[in-house]
Amino acid sequence: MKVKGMVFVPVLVLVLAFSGIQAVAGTLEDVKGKGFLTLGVSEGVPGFSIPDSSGRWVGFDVDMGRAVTAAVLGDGEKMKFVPLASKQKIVAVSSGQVDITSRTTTWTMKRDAKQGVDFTTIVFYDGQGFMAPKKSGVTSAKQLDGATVCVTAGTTTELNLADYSRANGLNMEAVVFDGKKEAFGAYTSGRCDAFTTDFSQLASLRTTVADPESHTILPEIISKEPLAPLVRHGDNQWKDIVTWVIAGLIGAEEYGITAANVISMKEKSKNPVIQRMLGATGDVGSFIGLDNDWLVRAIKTVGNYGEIYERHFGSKSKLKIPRGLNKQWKDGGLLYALPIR
Ligand SMILES: N[C@@H](CCC(=O)N[C@@H](CS)C(=O)NCC(=O)O)C(=O)O
Repeated sequence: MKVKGMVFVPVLVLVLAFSGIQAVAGTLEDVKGKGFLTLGVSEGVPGFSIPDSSGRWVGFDVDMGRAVTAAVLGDGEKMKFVPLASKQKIVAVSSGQVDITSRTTTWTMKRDAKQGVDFTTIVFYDGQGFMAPKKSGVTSAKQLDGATVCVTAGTTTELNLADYSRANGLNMEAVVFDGKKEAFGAYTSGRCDAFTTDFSQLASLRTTVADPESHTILPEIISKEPLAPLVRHGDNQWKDIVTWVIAGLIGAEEYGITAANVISMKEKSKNPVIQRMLGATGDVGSFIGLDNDWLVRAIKTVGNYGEIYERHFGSKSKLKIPRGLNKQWKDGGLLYALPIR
């Protein structure tokens, strides 16, 4: 038996090494052990992820990470942030450099199935658009025949631009830069006729120029960009945690649970759906390795999905991005919370 065991162990190691199966350590245990969650974010996109004047990271994508941190560690401040250029955002997760990337990242088949990551839940339904200087007189992407277009490397943006140009016989010339800062900087300094990225980021970037009115966001939406946080492939429990925290934030909006009323809702609501979501009845924690209060902590920390959206993109924010497809399903949008039970 001993001899057999000695043979089997190396064989097993070899089989695992060559089959590409990696032993995936539990991210939940890692995060609890180190006492903080490492979030991959942008290099600074107002509304999504950017440090405020005191250096604290804020934004829609940041709040998704804060919600998970509060659910897991009980304190949404226990986080470290890793700013990532577009071309680093996938590998930073697959290599374990960050626990989650929450950074305007489009869920595509290749990224999901081939690049060592798993997407969790769509947090923002976006689409790609164009921006052009107002003085150019361009009011439609169809007028961009032969135009130079500044774009960031490692993005779906670059690929969609080529598709759109070819499909419409526009002969656009992509001018590709490693980072958004360089790409957008080149556009604003006149290096390109137009700039392209996700529609929401166009709205965001336009707030960063001296005279926002001097740039027009063109009406065409040329792609689907379902943006979702991503985790390392193979750690099913961690993926479940992130997925269900986000599902909980979306459901909380549907059921009128807010940061301000979550505690009294838990104590007083007679609605069995709300009682279950907030862990007042049943067991909704042990399936994902947490206690029954995980969603209460998340909502208390960042509010429900609607509160998060309003804070960063709403009518009182700088960006003012209409909810559009990001409305609840009952209001004609695509947000449809998964049942917590
Ligand atoms: N959603 C697209 C585009 C993502 C994106 O974030 N693109 C640029 C915007 S031009 C970017 O890197 N922005 C953030 C940053 O520079 O930190 C994708 O997943 O590839």
